[in-house]
Amino acid sequence: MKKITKTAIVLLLNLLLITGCGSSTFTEEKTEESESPKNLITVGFSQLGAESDWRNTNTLSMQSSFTEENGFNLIYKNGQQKQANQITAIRTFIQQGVDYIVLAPVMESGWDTVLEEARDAEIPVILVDRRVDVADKSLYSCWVGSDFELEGRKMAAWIKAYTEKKGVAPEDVHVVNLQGTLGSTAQIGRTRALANAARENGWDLLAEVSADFTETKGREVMSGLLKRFDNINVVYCENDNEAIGAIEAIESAGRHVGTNISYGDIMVVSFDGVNEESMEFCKEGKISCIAECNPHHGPRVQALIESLESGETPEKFNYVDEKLFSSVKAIPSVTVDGVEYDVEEP
Ligand code: GYE
Repeated sequence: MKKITKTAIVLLLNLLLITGCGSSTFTEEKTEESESPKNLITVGFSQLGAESDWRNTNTLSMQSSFTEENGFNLIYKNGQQKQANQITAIRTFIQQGVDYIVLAPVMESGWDTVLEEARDAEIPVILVDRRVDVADKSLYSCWVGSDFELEGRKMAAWIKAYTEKKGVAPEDVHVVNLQGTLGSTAQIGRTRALANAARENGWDLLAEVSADFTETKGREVMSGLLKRFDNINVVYCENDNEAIGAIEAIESAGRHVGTNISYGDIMVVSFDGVNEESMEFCKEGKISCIAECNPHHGPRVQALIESLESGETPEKFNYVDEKLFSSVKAIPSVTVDGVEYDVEEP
């Protein structure tokens, strides 16, 4: 009886050992398989945040391009508007051994070290939307995005054409600038364009204050500016979300938003043209003009990766074409550097 029990226990242990071993081998194989089924290309995407409608549309565009059906495994990280989070995300991508790193950087400076780490790991980096300011441009393969200064120059040309048409003297154009996130390419370009235009045309640029590309800050900053200055007649918002906040502040201060600046209106102009409410405002004339900023970069970044995959060297800087929107019929187009840009109905 005792002997039988002992034999049974030994048999049982062996059986457990065999099945145990078998199942662990199976798990490993399965993990390996699920990491790269069908030879997917792994892309680590460090998005800077979710501060605006532009940003959310951009994230969706990236997510719908980098799908398994298109041959990709996407690892997405939201940096919550903090560069430190983006640097951590890139270091994690390096540890994970991704095939490509796509970076939408919150600001231009401070990327040298982490991009050198990516280069040491031989992982190509593609920039999307804003740029990085690094001494060695070979730290990234290429970039795709907008010409932000051109967007600003087109807007300034529109303001100039409109005020001239209405007979408003340059010194009677009292502008405030609600800037984007300081140090970001979009802010730098759009701010520079307005500052140059103000100097060249003799406009009164009253203040430049950052509203961080958000609606909340747009409202806060604008209500502060209305208390500081009683003669503001043009509000240059560096994105639509700021404009929506600014309009709320202007209206709750009992002022009227519109194009009739000779009769007391405060004119709001902005950038993006993505958010539905802002396009609606543009139709109604609450936003007088919007310089389009195109967020649909997913297919463009996908094409850049595919060209790198096939051993090609894509263009280093890839710009997208953009329009102006306005319901003011009097200005059908503006010209910047000899190029004419149509102003379209929103
Ligand atoms: O205009 C703004 C967003 O960098 C182009 O960032 C982008 C800007 C865009 O938050 O809405």
